[in-house]
Amino acid sequence: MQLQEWKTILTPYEYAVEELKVKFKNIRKELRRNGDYSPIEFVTGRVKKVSSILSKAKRLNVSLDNIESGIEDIAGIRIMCQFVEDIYTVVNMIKNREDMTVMYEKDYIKNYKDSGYRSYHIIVKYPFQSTKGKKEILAEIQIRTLAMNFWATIEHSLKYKFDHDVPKEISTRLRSAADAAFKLDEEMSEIRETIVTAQVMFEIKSLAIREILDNIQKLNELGYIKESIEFQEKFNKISNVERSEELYEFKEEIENIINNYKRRN
Ligand code: 0O2
Ligand code: 0O2
Repeated sequence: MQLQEWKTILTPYEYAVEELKVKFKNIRKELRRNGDYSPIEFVTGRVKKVSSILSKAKRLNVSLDNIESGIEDIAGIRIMCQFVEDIYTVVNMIKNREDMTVMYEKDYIKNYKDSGYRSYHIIVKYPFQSTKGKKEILAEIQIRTLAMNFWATIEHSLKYKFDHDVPKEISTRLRSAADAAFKLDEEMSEIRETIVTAQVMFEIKSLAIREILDNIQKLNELGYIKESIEFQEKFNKISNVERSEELYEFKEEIENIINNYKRRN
């Protein structure tokens, strides 16, 4: 197949990966903006390289004519989570979405690979809408913790370095490193509730501070310059105080004042 033909095949995959990345990143944004916990930490994505497609096709005995149905990870999305529990929340989110259809899933966390590899894989069918019409593409979504990702990234690069023939001694060590990474995940799960609560509280406080600063700016724009300076000075004092209640009371106070001024204008 010539380069131009590859480009024609792979371009919709490029766009679809971009779209999917944005969709999953937006879940995180939306939750955090509402002061909720996001099970998604970060998202990456890629289109498989032509050389990797060719070697996988050879390995799986897929002919070039059937490449788009025979190779399911031409489009690949990777979703990283803080905790193992979050992975299953993301899996359910994906299953409930109406813009993609789950074809099948592989739980390499419960059934981890001999290498030590752990992740949850979901193969979805995603209808990509281009100017030329709709094209249904397959995409592989890998969902894993930060610890699983740390391990898989290093192990994957070693496989390439050793051309998939990693010396026994190293693969044995990698296997025990994978188990140690999973132990870390289990330990973190034990204190998940405390961590999540602290993170959410921090997020809510950041949102409150942003709203206060927005409102001080609004007062200024409404022409209440003296008041906006007073509020700014009061905020400078409060923001150094640890007690969040005072901050939330101040937020309400400035909101009420703005509403009153708006009603008057
Ligand atoms: P932000 O504001 O940094 O969160 P892109 O084209 O940039 O949308 P791409 O090409 O997939 O995405 O980039 P990449 O380098 O794979 O990383 C995607 C996002 O994941 C980037 O954030 C990185 O900052 C973030 N990322 C990568 N590695 C880590 C990591 O170890 N920890 C954390 N927390 N984030 C990581 P964005 O989307 O550019 O935005
Ligand atoms: P890339 O793009 O380089 O990551 P296969 O198991 O390969 O015969 P299948 O059924 O498609 O074929 O694969 P699987 O195992 O369900 O998922 C394949 C992808 O999972 C791999 O993609 C890796 O990204 C990841 N993966 C699976 N096993 C391992 C492992 O032992 N170590 C690491 N680091 N990653 C693994 P590719 O094909 O390597 O492509």
